[in-house]
Amino acid sequence: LKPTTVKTRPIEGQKPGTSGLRKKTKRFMESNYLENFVQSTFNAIKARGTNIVEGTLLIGGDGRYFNKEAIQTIIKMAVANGVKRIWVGQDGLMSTPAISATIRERGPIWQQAFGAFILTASHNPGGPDEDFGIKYNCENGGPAPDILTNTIYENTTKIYKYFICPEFPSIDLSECGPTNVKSTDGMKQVCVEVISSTENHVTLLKSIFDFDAIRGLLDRNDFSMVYDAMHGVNGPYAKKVFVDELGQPESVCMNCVPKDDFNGAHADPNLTYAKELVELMGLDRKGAKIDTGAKVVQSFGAAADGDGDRNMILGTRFFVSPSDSLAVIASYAHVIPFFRSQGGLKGVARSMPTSGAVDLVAKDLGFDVFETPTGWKYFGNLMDSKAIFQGKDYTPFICGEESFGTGSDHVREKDGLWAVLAWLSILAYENSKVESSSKSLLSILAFDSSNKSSNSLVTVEDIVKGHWAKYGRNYYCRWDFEGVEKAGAEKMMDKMRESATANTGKEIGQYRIAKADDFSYKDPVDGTVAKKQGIRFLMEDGSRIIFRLSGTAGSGATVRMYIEQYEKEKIDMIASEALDGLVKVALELSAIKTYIGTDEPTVIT
Ligand code: VG1
Ligand code: CO
Repeated sequence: LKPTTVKTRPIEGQKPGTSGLRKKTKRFMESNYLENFVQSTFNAIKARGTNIVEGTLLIGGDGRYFNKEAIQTIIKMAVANGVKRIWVGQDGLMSTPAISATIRERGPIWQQAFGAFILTASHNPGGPDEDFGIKYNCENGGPAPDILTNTIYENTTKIYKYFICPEFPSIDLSECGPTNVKSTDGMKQVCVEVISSTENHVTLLKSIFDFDAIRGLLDRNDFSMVYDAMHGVNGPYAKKVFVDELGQPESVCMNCVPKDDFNGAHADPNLTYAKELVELMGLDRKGAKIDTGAKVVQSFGAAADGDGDRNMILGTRFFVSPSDSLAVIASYAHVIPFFRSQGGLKGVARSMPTSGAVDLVAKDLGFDVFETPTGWKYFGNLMDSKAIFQGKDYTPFICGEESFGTGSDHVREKDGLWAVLAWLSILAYENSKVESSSKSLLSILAFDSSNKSSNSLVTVEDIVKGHWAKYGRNYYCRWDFEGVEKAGAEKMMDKMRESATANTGKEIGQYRIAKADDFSYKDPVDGTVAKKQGIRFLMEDGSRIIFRLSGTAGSGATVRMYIEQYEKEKIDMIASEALDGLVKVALELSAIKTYIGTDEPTVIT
């Protein structure tokens, strides 16, 4: 157990982005690359006062190529840095929300995890020629806040040594159970325990939702569903929930065996990449209905990303935009026991580029709404506000992003399965209402199912359209320009930033710019300020155009263009047609073609 000190040198570019450090796998496999980052993290958390000697370190990943090797290295380094208890997910697998749940739920107080390393590059492709990633989550189960990731980054720029126990045995990750290792003098003992990847998370989900009600829905003859884990880490969780707990056939789970390269695909749940599922649901990649002939289309479809924190929700020939999904779930929160038992929702939050659909629900139902920068770490402070912010409590809390992320304060990460179970709860609720043909008890619900005939299923489409009818529709799309030249993209952003004030008041197309700025956010709980979070053009009629550079791209730059337009009455248009005019304005305002050489996006979501 004797630590060895290894000499190293700073490696440039180890700054964590929106969600950890992501680079090409080969870069991560270069000597000292992983080690430098891990040691810099240990140095940062020790300086912050984390007691790593008493508590437990949790490690898990999304199963991508290099996952297991990285875990063995982190174990050896953790031991050298003084950690005495380590939990590792079986086979090295643990979804991002499951890590969060396990930090928060597992073990008696004195054993609880002080933090976790998550080996993931989320939705980025995996494999020797693709991406790898690592991030650190804190004792609340949430991603390290900016203040900590900044320290980690600073440490990486001045690191000259790291500690490792090269003799520490490699741990067999395939079987659950503890391995105890004693120092030669018998004075010190380290325990590495391989734990179930799914247990803590699934137990938590069972305490949140009414599984009997969901089973009632799934068992109906006229209801069918399919869940696509896209060869990512969520497969085993989906099987536990849908097959073991809810008694459904295995066929419900598609692509549910994790693969280290996600089968060569892009494990990102959207209309472009979840192609197989999208077709099964009777849609094309633009979300338009396709003719499936005699083939019956499923009632419900959902997909996850590589690390299981994202979700896409589909109904029969119907795509639910993530921003709408957030708004619908918030409006139905009280049908979920977790929220009902706590007296209903107290707060909602969305990232700035996410559409304002949820704001309308918050205003209607009277809960606080927050607009935060992109990335999950900003939500955590709001959820933990009671502890930090003079007793003001925003929980229970629901939050989400336009990038297919939804969640609540049951954990401190977005949670793909949670969102799916939330939707199934809503469907179960509406359909049991129809069955008993009783009128809605909760008149605040958007959808009035009392006029449906008793044997027809209330669908996902019915629910979303009911929502639009009540609140109006926030037409929304995001255009991604992936793998573009960084210098050009940065120049374009600088230009828009400089001319923001000049743009205010300008007329363009049928729009008038009420305000143009670069979004900055002052955390209401701890007062920290995040600047340069996206250029916004806020139009007088409430429409918005937003530009950001991605903070998760492994290499090169990705420009994201977000377009939103609100319509109170005209809710039945095709989204791309409704947004056509505003898209043109956005391309003109940014002069994107001059800066990056194209105005053709790689992906539209
Ligand atoms: C993207 C999304 C953001 C999300 C982040 C992490 O970040 O836009 O909403 O929180 O990915 O998601 P960016 O900086 O590339 O726009 V995950 O599922 O990749 O951890
Ligand atoms: Co993810």
